Amino acid sequence: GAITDKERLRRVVFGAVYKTPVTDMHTHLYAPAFEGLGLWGVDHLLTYHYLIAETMRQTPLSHEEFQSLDRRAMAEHVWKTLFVDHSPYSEACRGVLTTLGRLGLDVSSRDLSAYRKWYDGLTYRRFVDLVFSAAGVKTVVMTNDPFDPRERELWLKKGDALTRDPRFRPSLRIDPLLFDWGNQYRVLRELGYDVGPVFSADDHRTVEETRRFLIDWGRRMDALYLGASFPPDFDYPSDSPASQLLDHCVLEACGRLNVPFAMMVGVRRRVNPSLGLAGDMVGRARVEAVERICARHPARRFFVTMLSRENQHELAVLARKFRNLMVFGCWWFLNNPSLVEEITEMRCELLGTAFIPQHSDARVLDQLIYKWDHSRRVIARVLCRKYEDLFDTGWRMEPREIERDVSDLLDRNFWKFVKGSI
Ligand code: REL
Ligand code: ZN
Repeated sequence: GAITDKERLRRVVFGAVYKTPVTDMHTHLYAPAFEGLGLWGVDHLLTYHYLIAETMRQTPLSHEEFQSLDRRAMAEHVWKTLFVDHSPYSEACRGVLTTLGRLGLDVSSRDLSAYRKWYDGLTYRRFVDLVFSAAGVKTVVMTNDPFDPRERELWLKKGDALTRDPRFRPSLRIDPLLFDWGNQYRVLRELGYDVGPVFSADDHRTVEETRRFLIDWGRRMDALYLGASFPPDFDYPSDSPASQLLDHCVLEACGRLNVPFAMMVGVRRRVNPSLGLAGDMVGRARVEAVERICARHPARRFFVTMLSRENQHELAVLARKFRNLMVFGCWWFLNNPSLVEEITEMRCELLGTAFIPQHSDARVLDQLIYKWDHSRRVIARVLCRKYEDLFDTGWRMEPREIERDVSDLLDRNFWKFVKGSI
C-alpha cells in the first residue's frame, strides 16, 4: 500500500537505491576475454592515476623516479605517502579503503601484505563475479578504442569472442580520429580504408571511406554508442576537422548504426605531460556548441557529460530544450560526494527522473565497488529529500513507484536512450 510516514519513505528509497542493479554506462574496464587488458587488484587500486596525482604533491620523488619503479614498489610508495604518512580521507584514497572493506578485508590492520595475499588466491574471471555482485552492477560499458594497437589486434584476431560476456558491452571510442587525423589516417589506410592525409569535407572518397570505417567497426564491436571526449574550447559548427568529421562521418555512421553519440566535454589533455594520465585538466566548455549539434541533428541522439562544475546548470537547462540530449554522470573531478550531491539535486529539480545520475569511469575492476557505494549513498540522500518534499504536498506513493523511478535512473534510462524508445 501507499507509504504513510517519512521513516518508511526513507527506508524504501534507500532500499531501492541499494538493491537496484546498475548499468554503468562509461568505464575503462575489459571483459576477461581481452587477455590481460583488464586491471584489478590492490597494486592497481593504489596506482590509479587519481592517487598518483595526489602522491606527487607529497613525495620527494620526481615523477620520472616514481615511474621507474615497478608496480609493487609504486603501490608501496603510494601507500606510505598517502595512507601512512598522512590520513587518507581524499575521495580516491577513501575509495581504496571502501573497496577493501567491502571485500571483507580488515581496513584497520593497515596491512598491505595481507591484502596482497588475499588477492593471490584469485583469478580475474572469478573476481569479476565477486565484484559485480558486491558492487550491485549488472552491466558495464567498456571504452573500446580501435586506435589503440593492442586493442585493435584483439578485435581483429578474436572478433565476436570479445563480446560474448553480456556484463561487458562495447562502445566505440574515436578521440584519435577527431583530434589527431594527421597521424591516425594511417591506421585507417592500414585497415584498408582509402582516406587522405588531410580531412576535408570536399574529399568525397575520404568522407565515404571514413564512414565505412566507423560503420564496420561499430558493427564489428556491436557498439552501444560511439563516443569521444572534447576540449573545453570545442566549437561547432566550425572548420575544425572534429566539427567536419562529426557532420559528415560520425553522425552519419550513428544514423546508419542507429546508436547515440556520447560527448564528454571539458578536458584539457596533458597540461602536465610528465604526469601521464594524471596530467589532464578541466576547463569550462561552450555549451552552445552542444546546443547547435542537438539543434542541427534532431534525428540523432546525444549522451552528454561535462567536466566543469560551472557548466552543470547550463547543461541541465539545455536538456530541457532537446529531448535528443541525455545528460549523464558526474565525471572524474566531479565525482566527489559534495559535488555529486549538488549536481544530482539540481538535475532532479530541473529534469525529474529523465537523466542518468552517474557512471563510474572505473579503470580497475575493484573500483566498481567503491564508486557505486559512494554514489549510491549520495543519490539516495538526494532522492530522500525530493520524495520528502513531495510527501509534504500531500502526494502519496507506493513503494513500486519509487522502485520504478530508481530503476529508470540507475538502469533503464540508458537502455531506452540507446534504443531510441523514450
Ligand atoms: O574517458 C575519458 O576520457 C576519461 O574519463 C579518462 O581519460 C580519465 O583518465 C578517467 O580515468 C577519468 O575518470
Ligand atoms: Zn572515462
